[in-house]
Amino acid sequence: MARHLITSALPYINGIKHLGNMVGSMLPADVYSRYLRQRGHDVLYICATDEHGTPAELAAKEQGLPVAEFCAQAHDAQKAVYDGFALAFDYFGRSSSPENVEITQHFARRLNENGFIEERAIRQVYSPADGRFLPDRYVEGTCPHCGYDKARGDQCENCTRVLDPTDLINPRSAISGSTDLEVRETKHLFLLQSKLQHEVEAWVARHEDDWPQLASSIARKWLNEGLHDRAITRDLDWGVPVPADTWPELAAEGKVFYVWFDAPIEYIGATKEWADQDPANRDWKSWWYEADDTVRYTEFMAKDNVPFHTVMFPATELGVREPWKKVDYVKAFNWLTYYGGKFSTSQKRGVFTDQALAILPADYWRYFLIANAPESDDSSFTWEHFTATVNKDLADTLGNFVNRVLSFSKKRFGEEVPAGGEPGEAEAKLGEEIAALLAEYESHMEALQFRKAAAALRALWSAGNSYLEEKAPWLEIKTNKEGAALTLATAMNLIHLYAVVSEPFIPATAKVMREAFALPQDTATWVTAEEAKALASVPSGTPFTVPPVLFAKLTDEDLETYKERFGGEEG
Ligand code: B3M
Ligand code: ZN
Repeated sequence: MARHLITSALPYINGIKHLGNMVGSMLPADVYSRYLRQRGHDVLYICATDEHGTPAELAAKEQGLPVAEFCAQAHDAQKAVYDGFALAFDYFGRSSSPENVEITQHFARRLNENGFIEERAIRQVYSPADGRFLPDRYVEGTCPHCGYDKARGDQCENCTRVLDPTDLINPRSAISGSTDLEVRETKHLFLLQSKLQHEVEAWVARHEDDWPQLASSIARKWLNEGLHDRAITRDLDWGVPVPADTWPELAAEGKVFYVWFDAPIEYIGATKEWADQDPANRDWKSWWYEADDTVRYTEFMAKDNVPFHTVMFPATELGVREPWKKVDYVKAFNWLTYYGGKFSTSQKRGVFTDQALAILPADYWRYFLIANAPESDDSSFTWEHFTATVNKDLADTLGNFVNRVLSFSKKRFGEEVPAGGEPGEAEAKLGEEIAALLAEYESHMEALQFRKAAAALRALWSAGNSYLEEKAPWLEIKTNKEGAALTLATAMNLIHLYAVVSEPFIPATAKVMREAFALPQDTATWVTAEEAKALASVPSGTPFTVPPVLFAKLTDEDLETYKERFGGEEG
C-alpha cells in the first residue's frame, strides 16, 4: 500500500467557478483519488480556496464586503458546490488560515537565512485616483507579447505569459478605470530565483521525462528563458503579513506576501489544517517532511499554473534547505472551451458549477467532463456533444442495460438473482473480455490517462449490452428457462462489477447500482481479474430491487433550452 498525496490547484476565492476550472484540476484529482483509495492505497487529497491577492480584494470590493468576510462566505459557497459534485477532498482548506500564515512566514525566514531573499526598491504603478499602489491584477492593459487588451498585471490569460504591471501597454486601474497612473518607488522582497536556477534545472531534469508533455514543455520553456528574481511581496491590505521579526520596516508598511508565494505553500498549510482537526490521529508532517521515499505526490492543474508549480514553488522548497516534499508528477490540462471560446464570468458565457448542478445531477457532468477532459489538447464544451454523450453512454449503454436486466428478471423470476445452469461458452468469452477491459481501464487510470480510462469504462458497459443482445433472454426463456436465468444472473453480476469500477467517475450512480443487491457484506473495493472472469460475486438467491432509471435522456427541447439560457455557438 503506497501513500499518495494529491493536490489540485486552489480555486481563487473570487466567485463560483465554471466547469472548465473544475475539469482541469479538482475533478480529475477526485477521480484519481477515489480510484487509488479503492485500490487500497493510503490517499490524502488536499485542496483549498486561494484567498489572497488582487482577485480576493477586487471581488470583495465589488460586493462591498470586508475581504475577510467575503472570503469566509465565498469559501463556504464554493465548498457547497464541490460537495454537490461529490469531490471527496480529505480537506478543503483556506489559504488565509493561521496554519498557512505560520508556514509561509517560516519559509520566508528560511529563504532569507539562506541568502535567497533580498530587499529591493522597485518602481511600481501607483494610482492617485485610487490612492494606492496597483499590483498584479489591479492593473489591466494590453499584453506586450500578444496584444490581448484585457491582460492582467500578473499574467496574460491569452498567451499565459507572466507579466509585470509595468509591462502593460495603455495600463488602467482595475479598480477605478483611471488611466492617470504613475510609477513610484516602493520597497519589496525578492526571491532570488536566479541563484536557484541550476538546482531547479537539475530537479526538473530528473522528473520531466515522467511528466506529460504539456507540463515538461512549459517547465523547460521557463527554465530556458532563465529564472528571474521575483518580487514576492505586495502593497495590499489582505495577505500573509511579512513577519516583523525579520523585516520590521516592511511589516510596518503593511506589506504582505504575493499570492503565488503563499498559495502553493497552502498545500502544506491545508494539510496542517486537516491534522489540526484531529491532532491525535493525523500526522501532517509525515506527508510533507522527509517524505521523499514514502509519499508519491501528484499535482493537478491547468496549463497556466504549470510555471508556478514546476519552477517557482520547487525553487522555494529548494531554497529553504529543508526536506519538504516536492511534486513527483504534474498532471497538467489544456483548456475546456465553450463552443471554442473562453468561458467568461463577466460575459455570462458557459456553464458554471452551481448552474450545472441546478439542471442535472453531478454524475452527468462528472462523466462527460472527464470523458472529454482537455488532456492533450483543448476540448470544447457544446450542448450538442453533452446531450449526445449523456443519451448514448449514460442513458442507453449503462442505464438501459441495468434497467432492462433487473426489470425483466424481476418480472419473470422474481426479486432474487435467478439460479442459472453452469456458465457456458458465451459466459467464458464474456469473462475474458471483461477481465481484459478491466486491465485496460486500470492501466489508463494508473497512467492518469482519463479520456482513455473513460473509453475503457464505456467499453465495459458496452460488453454487457453485447452479451445481452447475443443471449436475448427474452427469447431464450421461451425454450430454455434455465439458460435465460444464467444470462440474467451473469448480467446482474456485471451490474455489480460496474458499480464497483465506475465509482471514481459516477459515485452516486455506482452506489445506486451496488445497493440494488442486498449483499450482506458487500465490502468489495475493486474487482480482481479472476472475479471479472467468473462474474459470480452476486450469488443466485441474492435479493435485489429495481432502481429508478439511472439517467434521464435529454430531449431536443432540453438542448434548445440549455443553448438559449447559456449561449450556444452564436453567443
Ligand atoms: N488560484 C488558480 C488560477 O490561477 C490559482 C491556483 C493556485 S494553486 C497553488 O486560476
Ligand atoms: Zn499575451
